[in-house]
Amino acid sequence: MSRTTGSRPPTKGSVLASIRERLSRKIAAGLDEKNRLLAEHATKPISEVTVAQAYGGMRGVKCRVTETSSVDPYEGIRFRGYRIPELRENLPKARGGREPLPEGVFSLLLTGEIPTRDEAGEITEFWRAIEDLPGYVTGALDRMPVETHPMTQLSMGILAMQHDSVFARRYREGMAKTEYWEAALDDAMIILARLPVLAAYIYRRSYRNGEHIPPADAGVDWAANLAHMMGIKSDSFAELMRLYLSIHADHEGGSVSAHATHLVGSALSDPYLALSAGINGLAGPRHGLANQEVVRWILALKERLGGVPTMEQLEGYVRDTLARGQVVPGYGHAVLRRTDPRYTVQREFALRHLPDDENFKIVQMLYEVVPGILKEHGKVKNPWPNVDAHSGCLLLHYGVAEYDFYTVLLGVSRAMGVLASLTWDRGLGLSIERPESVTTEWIAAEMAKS
Ligand code: CMX
Repeated sequence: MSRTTGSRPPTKGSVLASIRERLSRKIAAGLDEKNRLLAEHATKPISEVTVAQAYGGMRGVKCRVTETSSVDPYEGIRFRGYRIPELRENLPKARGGREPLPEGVFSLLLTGEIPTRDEAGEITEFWRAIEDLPGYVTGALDRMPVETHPMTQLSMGILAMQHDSVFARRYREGMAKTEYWEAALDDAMIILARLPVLAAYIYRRSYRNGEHIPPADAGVDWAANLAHMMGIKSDSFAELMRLYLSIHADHEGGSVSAHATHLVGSALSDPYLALSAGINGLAGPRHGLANQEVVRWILALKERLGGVPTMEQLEGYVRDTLARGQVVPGYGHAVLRRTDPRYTVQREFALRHLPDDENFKIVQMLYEVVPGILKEHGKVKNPWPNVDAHSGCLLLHYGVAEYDFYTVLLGVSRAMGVLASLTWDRGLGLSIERPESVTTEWIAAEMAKS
């Protein structure tokens, strides 16, 4: 069982002090730039909103600022300007490993600088030293039926931890606005430290009769420790976790998980409350739940067609899905217009570690079949696969067959991006988010004038 001794908020520690020091300089520079832009350009438009956008999920409306990442429709995600292949090349790795350490991804998202191996190692050490889940968190989870969806358990677990929020406590004590970001960072660090323990706790209670595995030795990195606590003993699974937790960390501020975290945080709800909201958004099938839906759909396909299908059978199955008025999970995207580079990097991993895997074969066959059918279908703007089309077959290969759990792993990763962003939101003094909504009657009246 994981250690459940309760823990103190991180107020000391050289790595935290050094991150604070670097961030305070960067945030001060960011504030200067924000103030300059507002002084010189406050009333200039950067976007317009059409009627289609008002009804259509505000797609393409540029109306908020996120520093940590940006998405190009053709090149995909950039974390602080770095594309996925560049991240893989430049970020520090575990000894003997080829995949980036997520600790390095977090440091980059937060500070904008690629950390050294030692700097990433200091974050590992810091997180691992404060990772214990308090007994009241495990106690709250233990009162929920084991079949409760793992994403609900994740969100509940984060809310249960809110008891320890440094931001909430210091706000009550009257901290100054200029100190908000430091308290948000304190909360982010403790949440991120605990998330692998929380995720593994949910996995083992839901699927392994509550037989928990204590965390690994102190030197083991964040992702490998999660692999260990899930009970999967394989160096290449630890590598997969490093890759998985790195590439899912952020996808620009407009994605539901990032936007929901930002929105709730803009009310000065503390990082626990804000992250829980983001996790709830991630739990939707149009967003993060798609990775479980892909595997559910592939397994149903295999059952119906008796194993690996022929191309013709696969084509028929995809057409049937569409004819039933359902989406093909893992395909399409609100912003991307090409194959997601996060898909491509997972394919490279599969080619290296599991080239003959049956489910990987089906994923590759789908790539041959689905885009053509979606193009024929006509209305889908992006017929290419997104990140979720690939991740499930990798997890299945290592025996993580409980696909309801997949989005929890995505949530552990996404927490890094949205919490880094939330720290910046507070540092830049961003306002409460309060756009204006209109009624259909108002739109009709306005259009009648034009
Ligand atoms: N299969 C079938 N139809 C699809 C489709 C797919 N994979 N992707 C889009 N469409 C449909 C939409 O449902 C929409 O139909 P309606 O006009 O009847 O509502 C139409 O094509 C146009 O949609 P779009 O503009 O191309 O896509 P959206 O920006 O509205 O939606 C997304 C994007 C991801 C929700 C959608 O592509 C989808 O549902 N994909 C499957 C689920 C999925 O893989 N989600 C994960 C995305 C990654 C993430 O955010 O985590």
